[in-house]
Amino acid sequence: MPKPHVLQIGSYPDWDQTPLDQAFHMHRYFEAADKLAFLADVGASVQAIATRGDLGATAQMINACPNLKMISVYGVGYDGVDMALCRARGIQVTNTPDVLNGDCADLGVAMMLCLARGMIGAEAWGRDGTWAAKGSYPLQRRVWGQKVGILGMGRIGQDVANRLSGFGMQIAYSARGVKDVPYSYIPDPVALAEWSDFLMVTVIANADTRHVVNGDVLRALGPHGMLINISRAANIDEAALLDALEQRKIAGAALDVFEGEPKLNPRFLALNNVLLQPHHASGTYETRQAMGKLMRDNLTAHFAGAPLLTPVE
Ligand code: 8YV
Repeated sequence: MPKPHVLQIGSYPDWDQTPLDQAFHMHRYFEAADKLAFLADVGASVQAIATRGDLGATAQMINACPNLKMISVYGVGYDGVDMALCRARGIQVTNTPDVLNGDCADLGVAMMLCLARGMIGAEAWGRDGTWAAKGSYPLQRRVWGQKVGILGMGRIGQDVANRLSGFGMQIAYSARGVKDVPYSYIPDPVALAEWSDFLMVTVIANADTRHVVNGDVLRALGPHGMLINISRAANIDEAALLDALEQRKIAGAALDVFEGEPKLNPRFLALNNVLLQPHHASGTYETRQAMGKLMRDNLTAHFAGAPLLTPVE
């Protein structure tokens, strides 16, 4: 039987690439020097797209593939996929939810601890001889027992809250509605920020949540407040955040996602009150293997005419 044709937007680890190549005819968009010519060449043959959460699938890619029926995303976030176009064309979209919750929560908590306790600076203090020359490291901020506001009490937000309960933190959250969780519901993000010592953003990115963390939220978080973002850059007004960090209107930010990533706004690099991470919240062997399997299983189910495992809506 001929192999189904799949447009592959970005690279995958070998443990995914090998089985993908065995089962499908993979057209590697990311390796093409001339992307437009490549799409014009292979577009008509493409039946499905395999992409990543950080890459998505644009209208240009989708429009180049008139026979496209399905998009399989390696990642929980599908904000990079042109969903309006997929709905209009009846293209089904799958993602990889749940398998990455624990890792994303782990990294969010680690980022919060690392920022609050100044661990990057502390590492340098020990290594470069400052400890011996100047003595003890400057005092830092306590985490346990403090107030954490979680913006978005979805699957990842709940895993973060479970972990932080163990730290004796007071926990409140904003979401579209009250959830069945034992934490205080503060629907307005400004009010949540005002209440919080730490504001952890785990909310899904869509048109409704764009720049949900704006200047007002940052002002409410205040000069002792710290922001942690493990969701999407679009959830934060990055220009307002940079102003707030530069002017010390908030105490600090720990960020795993950035506008225009993997390039960072150079203003971030000049700051000493930020912890910058290269979008790797799901980046463990265990989770990436589970994500890859789910992404491949969705493709397999589609071509077998079986129900998709994790359709997005
Ligand atoms: C990316 C992510 O998929 O799950 C998401 O939404 O953003 C990540 O897990 C990751 O960068 C894979 O390349």
